[in-house]
Amino acid sequence: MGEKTTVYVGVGSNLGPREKCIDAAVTELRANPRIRVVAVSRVIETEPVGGPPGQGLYLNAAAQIETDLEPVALLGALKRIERLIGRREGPRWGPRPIDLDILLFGPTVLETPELTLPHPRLRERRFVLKPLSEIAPDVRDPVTGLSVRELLAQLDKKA
Ligand code: A4P
Ligand code: MG
Repeated sequence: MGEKTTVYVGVGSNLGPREKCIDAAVTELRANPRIRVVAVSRVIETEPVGGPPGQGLYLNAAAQIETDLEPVALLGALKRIERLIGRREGPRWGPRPIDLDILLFGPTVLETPELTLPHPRLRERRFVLKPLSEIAPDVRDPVTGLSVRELLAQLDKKA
């Protein structure tokens, strides 16, 4: 691998064999020669946020990876894994066997139609921050300068 970046990926599933889907996604990440999986958080069960009513509970987790892929190429690799695990087009925020989001891509701040970094809803989502705080409490959001632990504390204060 060339120049490597530490990246955090959010993993979610609320359809089908959720735990198996998450395991399969991690296995596929490991199978990519351009990706090294450094750490994976525990899996937590969470209430669905947004989307159509009546969806099932989610399982959520976060992974730390290292990669020499550019952000857009990594997004392509994640979308390929989503398709492989059986995600089909559906409503935004609707049920899905697997959702892989790029939460943080090193210190990169990017805003294009296809990719926003850090993930635009990172700061307001407990189902993202909680697993992330387990593997990366001191990593900082390059936009606010706050650590993951601080972002989570901020959210707890608001609740
Ligand atoms: N995109 C832009 N930035 C990014 C990024 N940083 N990482 C674009 C990944 N994708 C990014 O995403 C739609 C498009 O966003 C992508 O094609 C990419 O070009 P998607 O995954 O195809 O669709 P989505 O997931 O339905 O929409 P979105 O906006 O990603 O939704 P979120 O924010 O991922 O929310 N509740 C619980 N409890 N747990 C969950 O995991 N997830 C969602 C989805 C809603 N509610 C949830 C959960
Ligand atoms: Mg998504």
